[in-house]
Amino acid sequence: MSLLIRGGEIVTADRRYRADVLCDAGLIQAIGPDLEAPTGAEVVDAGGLLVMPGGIDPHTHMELPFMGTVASEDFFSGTSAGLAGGTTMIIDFVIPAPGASLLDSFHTWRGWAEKAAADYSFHVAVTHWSDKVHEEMGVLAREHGVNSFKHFMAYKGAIMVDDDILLRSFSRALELGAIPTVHAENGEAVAFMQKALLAQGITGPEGHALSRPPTVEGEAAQRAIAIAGLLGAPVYIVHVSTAEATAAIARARLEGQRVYGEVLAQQLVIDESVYENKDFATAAAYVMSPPFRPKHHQKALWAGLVSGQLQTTATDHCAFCAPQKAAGRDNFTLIPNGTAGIEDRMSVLWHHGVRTGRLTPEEFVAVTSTNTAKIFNIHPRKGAVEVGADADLVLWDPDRSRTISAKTHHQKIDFNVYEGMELTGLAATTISQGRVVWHKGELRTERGAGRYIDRPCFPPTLEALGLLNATAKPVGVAR
Ligand code: URQ
Ligand code: ZN
Ligand code: ZN
Repeated sequence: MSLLIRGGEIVTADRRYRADVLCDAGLIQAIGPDLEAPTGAEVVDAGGLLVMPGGIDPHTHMELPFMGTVASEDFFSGTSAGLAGGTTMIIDFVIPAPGASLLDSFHTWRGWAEKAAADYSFHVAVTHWSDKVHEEMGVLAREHGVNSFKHFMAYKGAIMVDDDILLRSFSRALELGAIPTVHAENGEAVAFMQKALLAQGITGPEGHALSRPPTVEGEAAQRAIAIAGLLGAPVYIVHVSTAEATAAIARARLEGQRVYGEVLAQQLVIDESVYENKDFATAAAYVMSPPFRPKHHQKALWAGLVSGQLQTTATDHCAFCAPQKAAGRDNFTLIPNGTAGIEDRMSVLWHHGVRTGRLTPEEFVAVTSTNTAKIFNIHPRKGAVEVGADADLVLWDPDRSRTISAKTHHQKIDFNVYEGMELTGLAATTISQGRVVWHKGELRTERGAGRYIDRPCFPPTLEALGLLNATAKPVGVAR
């Protein structure tokens, strides 16, 4: 059935203008003033609302097995909560256990995600190295639409990889036309600091932040950028949380290196004082890596976002409830790392970004949707309001307010990091594949309606071609 969105103002990453939008067969079919409603069409009144590309969250972990437990949010509930907040697509992560097949793990995650209510894709993590990993990266890139490979520089003894693997994997990604992404924290330093703090008797959640000071991120970000630069590979730094990493990205970009930075909505508005809370459950609820930072880092992150040095916003939605967090009651290193936020990201960015004048509405669209679509090569299918694009749209009410609470959110977690915050700007209606799935507070999501979205690799860059031609075997791509 066709859907006519009437009377709204379209806002894209480039411009804003008054026009109607006609959707059918999951796609945008027509855009223009005063469109006729086809017979039988559903008509949604968008008067006074902004018609924007649905948000894309490039960093989520639905039902992730991690630190001895499994994230409480599953692919259906998490994507439904995202739709309630205006996010119409997620890019989640396949994280193979060290030694496990990347391809088998990919198929496992694909099975879990079949219940999703909205479209999804996967970054695949390289958590060890072997000839088989080298080969499977090729299969994933060429046959399964994976154009991004993740590397954890933290989590020693678990999924952390060393510089040798970064060099081999970044080279392989470059060769394939895929983009390496990194969780940039020096895992050796974290392990060392954790031991020292526990030895001093510091066991509470405050120890988590103390064990991962900003330097730990700044150094790792610089190292990942240097390794990528050595190879001529692009690199995407996830959940940038510090002035140090933001500066490292800006420096590299100024020198012409293709480096991207992602910032979490949570990190833009929450600071490290949350760890001072005497209530363990509350402080532990904020334990995530990298941790929340002293306030001045937020100023640097906003400056990075406003100046274009940081290109995307995400949530790293990785939900653990209080009973799960309690595993670290007597030892902060055992608290499952992760916070949630997929439902509130866009309202946080509108309230603290657009309403404060930091971002224009167009820039809001860029950092919540379009930039991610471009970086991961799914634009203009996603992140666009144009004929032929997927009909993933949010009808945004720029003036309506809501108070955030775990009591009313749709996320499957017993805590909300924004609890009590009043935010202005919300999704009045969300449209996924041309269907109204969220309207005036009512979720109409369908389990399994989400599709896996292929993300084609990029054409080989000159560096890659150069590397390939320079020697019989590309430099650094050791078997
Ligand atoms: O490190 C990540 O991104 C995953 C494991 C989620 N947890 C977290 O604390 N960020
Ligand atoms: Zn991470
Ligand atoms: Zn993550």
